[in-house]
Amino acid sequence: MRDSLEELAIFGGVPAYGQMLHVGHPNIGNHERLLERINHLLERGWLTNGGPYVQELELRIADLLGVKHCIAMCNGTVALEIAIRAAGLSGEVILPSMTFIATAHALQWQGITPVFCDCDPGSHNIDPRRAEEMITPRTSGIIGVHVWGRPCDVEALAEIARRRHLKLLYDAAHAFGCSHKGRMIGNFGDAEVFSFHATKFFNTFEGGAVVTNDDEMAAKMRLMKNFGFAGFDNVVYIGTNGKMSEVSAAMGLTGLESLGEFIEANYRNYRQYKRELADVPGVRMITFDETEKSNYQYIVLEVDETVTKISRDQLVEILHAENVLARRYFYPGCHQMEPYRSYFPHAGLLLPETERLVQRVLSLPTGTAIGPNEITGICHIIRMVVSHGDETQARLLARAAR
Ligand code: T4K
Repeated sequence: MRDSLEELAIFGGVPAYGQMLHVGHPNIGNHERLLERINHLLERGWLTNGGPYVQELELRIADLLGVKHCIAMCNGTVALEIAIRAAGLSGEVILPSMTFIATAHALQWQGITPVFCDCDPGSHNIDPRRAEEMITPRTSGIIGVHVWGRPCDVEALAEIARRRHLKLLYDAAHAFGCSHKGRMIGNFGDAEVFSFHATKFFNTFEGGAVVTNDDEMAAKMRLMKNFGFAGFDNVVYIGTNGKMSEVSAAMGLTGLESLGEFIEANYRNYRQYKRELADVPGVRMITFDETEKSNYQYIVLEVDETVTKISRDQLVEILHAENVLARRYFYPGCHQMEPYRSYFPHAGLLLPETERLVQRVLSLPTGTAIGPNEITGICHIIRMVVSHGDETQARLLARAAR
């Protein structure tokens, strides 16, 4: 434990951790069970194309979420692209800028214009009032993103979609296993999309899924993810290759068996971070509604530089030096990334809350790889540099001037 600023790695001390602590270090279930499943699939000689593990995973996920259809895919981005196409989106689609770039790219990739909407500063999710203001005659839909796993204002968005005759999709990449008013995420809008990337608390190496209660849309997406094949030599639809492989599904089935443990570890970490950062002035941790189901997979802080006297970026730099790989998700906001920055150079004028937020947020390591000692160490570093904010700032400036 550091006792003084001089001991910080950024000022020449030894890093607090010998190994990197990552935000997205994978949770892996029982190794034997996984290897057993992989052995089976090798013996079976069935590696992909909707094999038995994929079918079983789809049924288990649909059952877990209480949703009619789950269509497993090769990753969350392709799952988004397919859901967007199956929903018939075109022209313009409204989405938050406060999201991972894949949400925007999945539209632009198909020649649909992403229209970036501001977020609510409290929830970090798309602001429905602003979204409605952005509707034009070319708007075909809205994509809400349940950022950090906290559900969007699904009632307000559904009402806007109904009144304005728009499709409504959700990018639920962060929200697997979460609920809203007791109903599992996966049951809102026309369809919802999950990512099961290695860095998500539940992963299939690479993977994703679209879930929906709409039979017609589900049937379309099943065709689309398999080149549009409806049987041997019979293509009935434009399609792509969005299939999940059997080895990914084996990982998913194994991970599902440990889902409770993953969430428990995240929840334990969340409670400890919350406790140990509670009275650090200028640092606010985002919280989850504990009456709902949450996966607690993101530990997110908002840093108010006017109080801490050091910026979010300086805090990230200090943590990186200690081998704590804090991340600035989703800096600088999709609208500030190419090609959108060039297409819409003035988009930021309509996104004041997003622009403010992306300068303030940072994500900290959690998951099964992080234990109480690491969390105490990370919180101690944050507390120390913030409680000596002016001195830390002076030292950082002196270091930069050298
Ligand atoms: N929509 C939203 C809202 C999303 O957040 C995402 C993905 C998507 C859509 C698209 O879903 P996918 O097509 O990815 O299924 C990461 C992930 O790559 C990405 O899946 C995720 N969101 C995003 C929030 O984070 P990067 O570029 O920050 O990941 P990377 O490679 O830097 O990894 C994060 C940390 O995890 C690193 O410190 C290293 C560590 N790590 C990573 C991998 C892959 C490990 O320890 N082991 C590993 O195997 O994007």
